[in-house]
Amino acid sequence: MSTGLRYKSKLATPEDKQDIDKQYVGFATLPNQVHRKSVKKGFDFTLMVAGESGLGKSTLVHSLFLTDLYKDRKLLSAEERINQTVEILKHTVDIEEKGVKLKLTIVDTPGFGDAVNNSECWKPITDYVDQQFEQYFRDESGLNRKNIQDNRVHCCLYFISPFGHGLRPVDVGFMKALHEKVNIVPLIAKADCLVPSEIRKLKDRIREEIDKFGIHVYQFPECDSDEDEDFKQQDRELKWRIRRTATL
Ligand SMILES: Nc1nc2c(ncn2[C@@H]2O[C@H](COP(=O)(O)OP(=O)(O)OP(=O)(O)O)[C@@H](O)[C@H]2O)c(=O)[nH]1
Ligand SMILES: [Mg+2]
Repeated sequence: MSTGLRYKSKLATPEDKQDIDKQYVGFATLPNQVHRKSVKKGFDFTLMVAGESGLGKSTLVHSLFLTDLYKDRKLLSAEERINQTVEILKHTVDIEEKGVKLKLTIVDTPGFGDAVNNSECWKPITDYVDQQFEQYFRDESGLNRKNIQDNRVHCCLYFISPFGHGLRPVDVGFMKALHEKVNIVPLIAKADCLVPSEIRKLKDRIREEIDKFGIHVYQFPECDSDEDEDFKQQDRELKWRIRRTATL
């Protein structure tokens, strides 16, 4: 079996070589080999934000990753800064954490719901998602399959207005159009405008409506029963926190 081992420097001592061999040679080290290969290659992750206009999508993208995704942006005066997103904007950044590379793509979509007739106003977004699937399919069927860049949307944060009494028809329409294609994580936008009891009430109502309309939103996976107790505890805490925040 090939381990794909390449010694980086000619100056590596025989001891170094033996150490590397111990880590990567033999089938007992398969997990190491897979881990090494994945880390070296890096990961692609595409996150999309969508929802009605003015709910803070661009603001969240800007503050979430603490990375200046809009490097080319000129600093404008306060009045000029309140910009409406009018087209689908894609930003890619390479992030590295503890040696693991992540190619993060953020897709900021124009808000909808402003027009008099809002039927199918999410069409440009569904078209974009479909195009990414098509592109990936074409790349996979092509000759150069080694370096395919995965631009498919892996997750979509869907912003719900905090000022309504649950889902609006446009929310239901959007989620129904996309729920089979991407993982939708609905969240209450501008939740700082509501007190905790209002958030709880709105969340309950939205959950009920999600069930009623048969919308499939992303469900956090259950912990495997053979995981250790620490991990299970961490998982429980995480889910408990999610229940308390504006994420549904
Ligand atoms: N109270 C409150 N205001 C927010 C929050 N996030 C953003 N805003 C404000 O909401 C306004 C609209 O924010 P944007 O990020 O441009 O909204 P958007 O969803 O990208 O809007 P479109 O591009 O038109 O779809 C701005 O004035 C923000 O300062 C929030 O969490 N709480
Ligand atoms: Mg925007």
